Amino acid sequence: MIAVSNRISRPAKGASPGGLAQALSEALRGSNGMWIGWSGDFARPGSDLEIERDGDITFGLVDIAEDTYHRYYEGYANSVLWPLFHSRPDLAERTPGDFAAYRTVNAEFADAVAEAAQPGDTIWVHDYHFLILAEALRARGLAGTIGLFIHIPCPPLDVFRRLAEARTIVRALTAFDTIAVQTRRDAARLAECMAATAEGTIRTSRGGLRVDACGGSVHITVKPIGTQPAEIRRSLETARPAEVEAYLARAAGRTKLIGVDRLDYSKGIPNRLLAYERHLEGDRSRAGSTLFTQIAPPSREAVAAYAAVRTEVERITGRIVGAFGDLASSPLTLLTRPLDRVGVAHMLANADIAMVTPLADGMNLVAKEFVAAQDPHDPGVLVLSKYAGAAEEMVDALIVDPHDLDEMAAAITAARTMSRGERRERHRSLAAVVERTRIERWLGSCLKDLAPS
Ligand code: GDG
Repeated sequence: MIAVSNRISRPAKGASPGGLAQALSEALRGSNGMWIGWSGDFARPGSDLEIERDGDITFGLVDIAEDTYHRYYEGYANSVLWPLFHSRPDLAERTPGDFAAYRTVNAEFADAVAEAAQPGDTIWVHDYHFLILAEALRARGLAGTIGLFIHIPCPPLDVFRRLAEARTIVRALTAFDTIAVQTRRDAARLAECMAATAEGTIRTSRGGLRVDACGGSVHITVKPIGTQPAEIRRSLETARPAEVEAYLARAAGRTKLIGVDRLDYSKGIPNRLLAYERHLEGDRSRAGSTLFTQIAPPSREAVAAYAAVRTEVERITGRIVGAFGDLASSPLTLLTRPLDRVGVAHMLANADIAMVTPLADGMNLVAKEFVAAQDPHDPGVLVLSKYAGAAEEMVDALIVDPHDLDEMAAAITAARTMSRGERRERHRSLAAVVERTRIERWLGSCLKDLAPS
């Protein structure tokens, strides 16, 4: 099998692999598999595929010319596809030539895969960076199974239609044999977008949907991704970083709220801060009995919409700290830098309330990581946006609409006053979801779909 993703995680580079990287490593280990991704280098466009072995895994590293990379990554992928797929066409910014760069990168990756593939190899492609890769692979004669996993939400048809390349992309999507998405909602939306754009048909098939269009036939399945709960619990056995210890001393006796997100406009960070502000406005003494910590490492900083949401988060934070803090303490801490993995796990384990309030999200792993990190005997409460893919399964969270600040402020109050019995009951149900969708299971299920029948 050959896995393809924009970014790869090479242990030799000292990267700490996240859940997906870990899962792909597992999938490829001992399978003679290969993982192809961007090398991280801009040099030598058009050069041969560079091969690097690391333990059991063979990495195929693709160099891309600098200007092409920016037009593809910050341009078409993250200024057109990401906002549209997250139902934010207002934030989409088209620059002439960006789609051509996206095509070039897909073609260069197709060359790399074609160079590495043996006849009959299965190709497993990841995410919106490579929506047109299968078509390019078929053009190069690859006949094996080609699957795509879309990590992000699929847009409704009226939003998808605004994409100038909608037809081109749908035609290219029909070159995949199978496309897996995170939720039933996304499967239905994708099928509708494809069928309506290419005058195709939809039918149910083997627990999923099948779209016949452009002379091709694609099986769409639902594969909700998950975490590694055992790994999270193991990391809690390591000592708490000094920074977390100091935080716990400062937070003693207070209700601890937490948010952990890449600083992305899709995550609804301003909304949850405004809801917290409303909670404090309801009773000023709450500023002394709560502590909200938002960890928000900056992301895609070259894209204007990301700079804008950062400014907004910093502005609201400043207002809350100024209005509700005093000379001794503050009810809110914002970190615009990443924390290490162990630090994040300890922060999640020690929180009383997790605020996971995206405006749109494929899944949202933080929701599952929080549940995995909590003590089942005295668990905290998950406040979860109904727009997170996770909400389709995690129905026993406090489900909120992040656009409704009063509802979210009320959810904070409800979480603070919830009986231990109810917290345990909800946690039991949520932990069952986390176990059911743990990453090894997700992986097994995805690979089964890709196996030649
Ligand atoms: C995409 C989809 C889908 C965050 N801050 C820090 C940190 N994190 C970790 C979290 C979590 C991961 O990053 C974020 O995953 P999410 O799922 O929440 O979101 P995306 O990055 O947008 O991921 C999403 C996912 O793909 C998988 O399919 O769920 O819907 O958008 O693991 O813990 N980790 C560390 N320091 C931080 O400061 N170490």
